[in-house]
Amino acid sequence: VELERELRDAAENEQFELFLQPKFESASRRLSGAEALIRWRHPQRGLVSPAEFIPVLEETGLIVDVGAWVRRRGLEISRRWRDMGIAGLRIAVNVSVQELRQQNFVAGCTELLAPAGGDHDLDFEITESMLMDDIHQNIGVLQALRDLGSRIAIDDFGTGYSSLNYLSRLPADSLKIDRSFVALLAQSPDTVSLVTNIVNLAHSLGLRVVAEGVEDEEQAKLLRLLRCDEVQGFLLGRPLPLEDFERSFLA
Ligand code: G
Ligand code: G
Ligand code: NA
Ligand code: MN
Repeated sequence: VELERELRDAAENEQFELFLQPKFESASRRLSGAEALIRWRHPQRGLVSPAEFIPVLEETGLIVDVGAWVRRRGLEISRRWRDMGIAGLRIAVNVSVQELRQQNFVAGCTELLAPAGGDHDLDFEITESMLMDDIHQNIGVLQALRDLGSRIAIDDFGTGYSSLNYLSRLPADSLKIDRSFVALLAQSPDTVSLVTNIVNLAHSLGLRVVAEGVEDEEQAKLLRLLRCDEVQGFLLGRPLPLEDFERSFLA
């Protein structure tokens, strides 16, 4: 209850911030975009991880307003980059199932994105496991986001239980291989074949593949050999505040 009150204050007092983690083309190591990850700068406790407060935002319904802020801020940052003359860099924001299920979710996204007529750089990441809960409804929502010009990534792929049937019908643009697989890649031949199969499956469905949690060159090299399209992880860049991201990657 204390935390709930603090989170309400946080929203009002602009204590939330989007950190950015870079994504790169696997083969060329060219910067392709960034994932936006929310942080809470608590006046006493310092930086608080979303793992601690997203569940509370969801339980209390505060996620609706905070999610809308995340999308607005993400779009704002991508526009800033365009204004700096940097072309083609996309920003992906995470969306939780509670947001997707909101009556007004698509309307809110439409209000934000429709004025750009499809010419913007805001994308969405949605966790695989929650998509399947209400698949028919979710297919409609994802299609609406795509119609607005956004690309859709299926996040933490491999941890859910997507049937191939539904996967082939999902309006999506990419799969993000969960970092638990990437972590095992260098020691486990079984994981190598699993990732090989995920990449082949994705490509046969016309989806790009992004690997998350890439922490060393060995993993990066294997992923390149397995034809993974993009890589993201501590090896290539941690989530950073906007200024630090720009200094490190856009200078
Ligand atoms: O950034 P971190 O490093 O600790 O993220 C932890 C979890 O919080 C991840 O599962 C991530 O997808 C989620 N997350 C990060 N930012 C957001 C956000 O803006 N909205 C939602 N719904 N989830 C987020
Ligand atoms: O669920 P999602 O994929 O959105 O979660 C992103 C989370 O992964 C964030 O908490 C982010 O800080 C974390 N992350 C990003 N890169 C790495 C990495 O290379 N290793 C580990 N262990 N975590 C990472
Ligand atoms: Na995510
Ligand atoms: Mn993500």
